[in-house]
Amino acid sequence: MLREKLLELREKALESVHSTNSLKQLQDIHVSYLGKKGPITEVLKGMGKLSEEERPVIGQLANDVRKTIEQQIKVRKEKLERKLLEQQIESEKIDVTLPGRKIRTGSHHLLASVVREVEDLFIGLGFSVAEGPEVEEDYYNFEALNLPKDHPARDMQDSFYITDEILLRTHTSPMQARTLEKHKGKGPVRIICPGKVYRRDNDDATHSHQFMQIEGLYVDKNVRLSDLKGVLTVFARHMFGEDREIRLRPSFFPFTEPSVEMDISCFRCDGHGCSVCKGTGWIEILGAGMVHPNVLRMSGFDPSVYTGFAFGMGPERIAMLKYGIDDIRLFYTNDVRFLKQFKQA
Ligand code: FA5
Repeated sequence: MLREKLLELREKALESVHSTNSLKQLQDIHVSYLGKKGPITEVLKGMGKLSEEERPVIGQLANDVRKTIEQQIKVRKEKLERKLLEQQIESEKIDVTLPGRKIRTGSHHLLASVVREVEDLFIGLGFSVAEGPEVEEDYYNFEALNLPKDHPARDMQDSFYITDEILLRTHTSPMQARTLEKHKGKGPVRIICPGKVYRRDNDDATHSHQFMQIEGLYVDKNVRLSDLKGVLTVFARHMFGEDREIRLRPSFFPFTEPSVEMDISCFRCDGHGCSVCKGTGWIEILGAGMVHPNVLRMSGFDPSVYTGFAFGMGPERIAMLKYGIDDIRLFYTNDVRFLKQFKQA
């Protein structure tokens, strides 16, 4: 009786093992036939009722059945696992003949390229590059530049104040005072300082409330206005070529004496007058002059021994001239269609 039961169990179990395609189901078959509460264990429990002769025969058979089922489950498991792996390999196959994905490279922003070009030129002339804070003290932005608190020329640059004594710098000229102070009365000093500046200007095609400047400062014994003219001429020819016209106009800055402004003939109308140059034919790109003796004195330099020149230019205007860009706002809105055009610049 038990013998038939065991043989029947073996047959049923093997049929289930061979017909399943799932590892999970195989595991369930293992538990249901060979587990502690499974039918084979049940058979073994009933062995006490058997005769002495029958007991070892049935015991042996039960063990054989258990081993056979275990072994067949193992074989089936290996087969299913291999099949699964093959399916996975097939689905993850890589076609090495497909073309690769294109790597998109970025590029420098046009303004960064222009600043770098100017830096390279001046480094070649013996200047070094210095950077200063955008949140500046009133002292360096104005007072150390010969603009005391009540000076009317403070109105030339409408400022964003943070406290009474702290503001967003309105120009890069505070770096003149900071650099001179650092040199403790001893020349030569030769720096250019690029950076962002802020003014309460109304935005239009050629003005922005935040823009860039590049400051230049050269202080030594016997520096003259003709040196300034020479350096600016080299700069203008390097940046714009020989065919743009240049003019120096007498001007006023409290921190330079004498002061000049350098203009370049309008790129749009070639000097005839248009909306970009507001009908004048000229676009101003920098202010300059000989460092005022008061500025030298306040920063610890003896003006009877040292003289110097300084200039401050707008790289946006330089880029606009050089690349025929007619609206300064294009630099800040970062439309990729605009930026892409200057990948090589
Ligand atoms: C100054 O800021 C002086 N610190 C320059 C200077 C330095 C003079 C050293 C003498 C010695 P000015 O305000 O003119 O000067 O500005 C200098 C340049 O910045 C201008 O020629 C122009 O190119 C640019 N600029 C001025 N305002 C704006 C603006 N709102 N948007 C864009 N560029 C501007």
